[in-house]
Amino acid sequence: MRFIDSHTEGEPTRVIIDGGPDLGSGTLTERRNRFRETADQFRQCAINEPRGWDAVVGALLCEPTDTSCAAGVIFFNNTGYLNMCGHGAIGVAVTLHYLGRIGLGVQRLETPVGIVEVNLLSPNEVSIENVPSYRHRSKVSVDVEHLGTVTGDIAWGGNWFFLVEQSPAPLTLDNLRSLSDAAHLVRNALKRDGITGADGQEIDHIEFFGPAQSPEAHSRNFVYCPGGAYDRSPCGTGTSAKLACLAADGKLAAGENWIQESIIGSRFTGSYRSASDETIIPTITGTAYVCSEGTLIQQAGDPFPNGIGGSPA
Ligand code: PYC
Repeated sequence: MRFIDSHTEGEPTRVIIDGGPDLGSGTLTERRNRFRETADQFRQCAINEPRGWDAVVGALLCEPTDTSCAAGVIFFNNTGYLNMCGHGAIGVAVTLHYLGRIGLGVQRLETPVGIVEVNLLSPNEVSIENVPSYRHRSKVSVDVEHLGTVTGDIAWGGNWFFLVEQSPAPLTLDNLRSLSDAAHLVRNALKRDGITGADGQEIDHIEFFGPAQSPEAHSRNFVYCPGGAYDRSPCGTGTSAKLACLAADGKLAAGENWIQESIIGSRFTGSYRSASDETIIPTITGTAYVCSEGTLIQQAGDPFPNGIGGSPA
């Protein structure tokens, strides 16, 4: 498999540009299901150590079903498959431009949960117009082991998030361990109590907020991803979920900017337009940089052809 790696505000994206699985035809959701059921070893090989690492999000380029799209994309990580990925869409756009496959300006990408518009403002700066986002429930309380009662909002931004306004620990890099442990416990408690997104969908991302360190930003976050890694960027789908909550609370008007700082201090600028009384269309702007390219190799006799924890040869 040939790949190009980039990082979006510090968060890595590995775009598979050649040699990925042939998933046949059908909707992106059907092809993502086929990927999971018949070709998961490709995901394992691309993400598991020693060829990959926990934080990386993979992006498999596919033929789009909608011919107005420049590409179809299936995102995956160290534990499975994502619906959408905001930092990943920015990384894909910068990578496609680096390869000379798209120019500056507006392009469309098809994902399993809908079409995302990407606007390349320069070779490295991209705005994405994400899928419709909304707050599902507000002020949901859950009893969490070691933490007590934790209250948060449940929102969709292309993935399901539980957004907690009062972080259980200060949002600094030296607290990564305790933030991750706390987020893990919150996610387990939601699962234990059957608290889900719409239609029983699992809430697999936990987001803690606190004051920004930079005077230009409105808030700082820590985002815990499904496989236990933390998002180095402010998380595109997580910032979309945040915008949906701010809009629902009347705290941010359509067209106003919200600068979301990540746990490493990198930033996304978000804004939204209203799609209906309940949903917003978020726009997230950030930068990505290509940082390596290569070929994943599985030599005969390698005891870990699909990485540590992956399927045997
Ligand atoms: O940027 O949407 C995002 C994202 C999801 C998981 C990691 N990054």
